[in-house]
Amino acid sequence: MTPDLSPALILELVDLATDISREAGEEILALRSAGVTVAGSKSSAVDVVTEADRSAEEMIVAAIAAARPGDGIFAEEGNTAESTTGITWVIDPIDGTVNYVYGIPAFCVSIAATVADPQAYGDGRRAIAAAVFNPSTNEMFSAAEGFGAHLNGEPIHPSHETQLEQSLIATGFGYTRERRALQGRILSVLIPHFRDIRRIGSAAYDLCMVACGRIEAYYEIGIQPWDWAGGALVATEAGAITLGAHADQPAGTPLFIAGPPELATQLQTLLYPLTREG
Ligand code: LIP
Repeated sequence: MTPDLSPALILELVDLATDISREAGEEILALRSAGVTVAGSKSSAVDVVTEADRSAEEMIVAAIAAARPGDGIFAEEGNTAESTTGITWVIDPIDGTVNYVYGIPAFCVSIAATVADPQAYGDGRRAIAAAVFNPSTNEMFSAAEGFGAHLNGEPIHPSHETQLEQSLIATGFGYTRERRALQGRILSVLIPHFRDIRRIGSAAYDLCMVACGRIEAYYEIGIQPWDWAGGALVATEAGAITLGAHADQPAGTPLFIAGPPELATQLQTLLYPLTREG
């Protein structure tokens, strides 16, 4: 089902995403001050999930269901629901979970209202409204399709830099030894082409940093739809573009690139020979 994407609906969705992400962010911050409980691990012993991840996801899912019964859910910690409205919420209750565990103030609640769009991203969905909230810094990144991107209500735009050698590039690494070895090999080839790199530890926050120009561009191998859904809309509504490994592949899990057009295409050119078997 394709919903009627009126401006009124899109603005309703971004307000809901903003309100719920703020409430969830304040909750996880309060839980952190009470002490972090690691509840388990996923793809490896260092891919942890905390009780806060799980409780925040339950809170977010319940709030969305109360406000918009019939919308779908696709959340990192396992909540899923089919959509009867054409809208599916893609949720990362804590993006940057390891930062959360260590008390590094770079973790976000990412909530995105998405619609089916096979051309947009690797998961065949496209966000039309999103909020990415960093409760440690009280930074609310929000975006609504066609209405631009904002940080705490102020419009944001990517860097105007066009030279990779002058650019600060963000990336990230996976939770398995094999993937980190591949990512380290790729980075060793790329890093001489950059001003410097930053490994912040949250894809959603990386994408928002691109959106507001704190980072020139971002790439990462292996992120998931809940990692990118909200931040990608913030980045593109701010004026950045997203790319995959080559012209026929949208940004997604094998490879996600975001940045101003000149830098994103230069990154894609450099990454292609290094990742085409990846
Ligand atoms: C994180 C991503 C980050 C990646 C980390 C991790 P999580 O998500 O946002 O980009 O480098 O390894 O996957 O696990 O904190 O939700």
